[in-house]
Amino acid sequence: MKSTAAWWKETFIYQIYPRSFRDSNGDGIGDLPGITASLDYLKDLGVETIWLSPIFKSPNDDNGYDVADYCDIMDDFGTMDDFDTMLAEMKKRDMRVILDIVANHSSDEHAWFESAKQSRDSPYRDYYIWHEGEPGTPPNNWVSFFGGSAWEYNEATQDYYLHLFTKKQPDLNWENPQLRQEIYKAMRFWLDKGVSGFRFDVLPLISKRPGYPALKEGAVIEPDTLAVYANGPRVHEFVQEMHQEVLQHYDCFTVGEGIGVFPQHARAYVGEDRKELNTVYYFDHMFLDRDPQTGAPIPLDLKAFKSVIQQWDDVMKDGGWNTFYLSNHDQPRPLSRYGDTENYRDESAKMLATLLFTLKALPFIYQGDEFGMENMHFTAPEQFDDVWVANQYRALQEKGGDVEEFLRINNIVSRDHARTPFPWNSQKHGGFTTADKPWLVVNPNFDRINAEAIKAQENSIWHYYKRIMQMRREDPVLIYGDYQDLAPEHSNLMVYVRSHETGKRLIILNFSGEEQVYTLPEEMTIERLLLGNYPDLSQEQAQLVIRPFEARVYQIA
Ligand code: TEU
Ligand code: CA
Repeated sequence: MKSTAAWWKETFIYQIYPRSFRDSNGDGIGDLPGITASLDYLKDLGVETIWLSPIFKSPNDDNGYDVADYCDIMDDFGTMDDFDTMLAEMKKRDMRVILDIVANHSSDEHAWFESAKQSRDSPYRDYYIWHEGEPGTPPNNWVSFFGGSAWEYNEATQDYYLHLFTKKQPDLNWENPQLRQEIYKAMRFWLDKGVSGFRFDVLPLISKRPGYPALKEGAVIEPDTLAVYANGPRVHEFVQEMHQEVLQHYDCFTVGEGIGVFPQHARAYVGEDRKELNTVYYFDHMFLDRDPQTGAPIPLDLKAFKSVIQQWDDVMKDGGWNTFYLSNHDQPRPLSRYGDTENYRDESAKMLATLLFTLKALPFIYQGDEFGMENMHFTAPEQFDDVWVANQYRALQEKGGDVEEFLRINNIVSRDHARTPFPWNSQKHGGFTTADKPWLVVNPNFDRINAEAIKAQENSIWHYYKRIMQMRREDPVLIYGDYQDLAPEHSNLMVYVRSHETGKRLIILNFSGEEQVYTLPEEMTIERLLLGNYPDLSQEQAQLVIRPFEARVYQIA
């Protein structure tokens, strides 16, 4: 099926985590005026479309992913006036913004829940999910993504409520039509203001399986738990209703966070004929280098990585559009994860950028990756902020366990690596804040790795990002061209072709610190090198020697 053109296919998404982007008033927390003050920086980089992690009123148990009012701004981030100013300044620069709707659950401090938890007769009672049960014996063995039982006993009503995330994030009951209308109303509120769409947090979880079937003994998140929690029986009905009630009336873009969405589920969400979402983003590649039992890091198998990309390309051939990301606010820094920060910092960061912007998929780039931010080295459990890490640490203290091992693992996998504040320059706290203490420590390498310093270096990672993003925007082959993997069995190289009626590109990426040799297919002719991450652009012959973490984009015939 030939893909139809759309503005959102021709752009890319730059994700901002507002708490960590720029603090304008010296309280140590990033905010909306901080974003407004940074728009020229983003414009200069070439950013057109911004996704903001949640900015709604929230007690911040999970940094805004616990919403207390869907139509108001978080106090830490500013006021509605600040939002309006930010939006107006974005429009002036032809930029769009998409907001993060967290509607699988609310905060327990949302007025709905505050009422619902008080009495079984509350008008909002049915906005949440309740279950009979004796104190100390939860209704079933469902676990929260962040540890412990997914059920919490509520004294006042003497029953349990469901929370798939923290107990301060009670799950909303999408079976209730009034609740659904409340969410649609909030979406219209923001669209009418002029936002250009939404990222939907954990969308596949909104429809619960009737009877809450128990998890099997020893269930791991991927695949067992997700098979029970995600893609419930009414999810498509709900999303179609949302489309009908809200989305179809606006020129907006949607992406569902596709937790539990595997290739076989994807088309139902994003098929052009489905009238649901434009895109989802998947987790398959994020699971590859994690032990399913423990979540501990394991080496990445590049063949498996390519196979994930292939499977997702295959399912979208039939009318749908892919996305791709290497990081977001829930993942460690891609350069630390897939690159080599010690020996090939520059090369590996640029190689990863090349991957992100040359696949047949809408790219999502996360703040700070454009100048190669790296993981933080945490030296004590207390330095982490993430509620998930805190829960793990509490469990570790209760049960006893190896703190060193806990630190080692979280120094690789923790979500806080993405959340350390954005270093703008080499001033105190990287110029992120004038406060004595930012809400989360700035990576101490900020004197070296900050936006201003890297931007000032010729041919730096920052400039490579800018260049490849522009290259993608202007090249229909890179946007719309078909994807073909030429070396699925190679353990260290990715080699693929993008072909379109307007031309062909060959992309070669070395994921290793060793030279690799690649022999071009006989029928292929290299016309010219469009982009590469090594200064001396080497030989163009049948046998190519691909240097450590080298990336090349060729025009071919
Ligand atoms: O994340 C959903 C989710 O499943 C994550 O917890 C994921 O499993 C984890 O980060 C490892 O990849 C979304 C948001 O992106 C996250 O920030 C929220 O904490 C979560 O939902 C609850 O709203
Ligand atoms: Ca602030």
